[in-house]
Amino acid sequence: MANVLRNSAKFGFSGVLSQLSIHSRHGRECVSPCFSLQQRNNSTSPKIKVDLDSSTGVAVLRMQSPPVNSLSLDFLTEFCINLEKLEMDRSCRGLIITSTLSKVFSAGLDIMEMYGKSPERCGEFWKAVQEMWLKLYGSNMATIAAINGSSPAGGCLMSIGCDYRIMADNPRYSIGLNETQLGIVAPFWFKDTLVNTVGNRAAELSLELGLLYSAPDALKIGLVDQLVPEDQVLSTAQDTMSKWLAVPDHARQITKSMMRKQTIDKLLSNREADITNFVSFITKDSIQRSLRMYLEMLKSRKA
Ligand code: CO8
Repeated sequence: MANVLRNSAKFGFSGVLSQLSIHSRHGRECVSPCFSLQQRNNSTSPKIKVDLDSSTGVAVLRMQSPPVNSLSLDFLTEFCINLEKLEMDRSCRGLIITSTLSKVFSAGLDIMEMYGKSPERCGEFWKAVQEMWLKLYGSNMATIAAINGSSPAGGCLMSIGCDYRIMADNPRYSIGLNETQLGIVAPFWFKDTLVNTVGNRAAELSLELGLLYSAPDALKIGLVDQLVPEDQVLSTAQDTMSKWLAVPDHARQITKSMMRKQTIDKLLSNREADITNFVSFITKDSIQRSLRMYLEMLKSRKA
């Protein structure tokens, strides 16, 4: 029974992806020279560092991919391999996810993976995003997100994929599913995970407006469970984990499966259609133009 979640994590969904009406002159295979430097994340140094304390059975997974821990295909692949290894390791019962970067937990999906890429590459990328969520949301381990920086979009998905969220009490940090702000639509399984976390009404407001919540506001709607001073995020996660691990594993795992299996199964039974929908949506000229404008906005904030 402890394997229920793991065994169900194999296949997938169909997302209802709405379309934007912005017209574009930008071709899908054409990457603007001004964004070509973004390839820096292709560095071969590990993007993830895992430390497993065999005396406590708790692993700390640190995301260490500057500048913003964006979820590229390489990052996601490394993340999934590490998660799978921990899942198979019977001595590991709890997982804490955090970031080594100052100010950022994760900036979410790497926008450059969705901009100017071939349909084949986009499909491969999306499959890796699905895999990350399936592995995390369905993990048999107790999972805690130690959110020590901003966590928009895919970073928020990763956080709400965990069992518990502790965020740095810093009003400059934000968290939320802000996809509509980019002119894109969070797929149904992002939506389902958010609804499961904060309820339908808060999720509806949050998704339609693409809201990014400050840490205190995130606590108010239940998007995170606890705020602590920044230098205590990891230690509080360790303390909290010991409470989670005081519950017998089999009872916690079966209960987790009972709460999450339906949501997971929805993606599993529509996985291929979800990939097809994503690829046809993201490669549209209008969507490419939206992403380009968003990238320009990100860069212009610095200027
Ligand atoms: N992908 C790629 N590059 C990024 C991303 C990203 N998600 N976020 C930031 N960067 C780049 C910036 O462009 C900048 O590049 P450069 O140094 O070359 O100018 C560099 O990272 C540093 O960024 P900032 O200067 O903005 O760093 P700050 O520390 O000031 O801020 C933030 C960090 C708060 C994380 C900020 O960068 C930010 O808000 N980023 C955008 C986050 C975002 O909107 N992510 C959404 C990604 S989409 C997603 O996750 C879900 C998509 C679902 C798919 C839907 C299907 C259709």
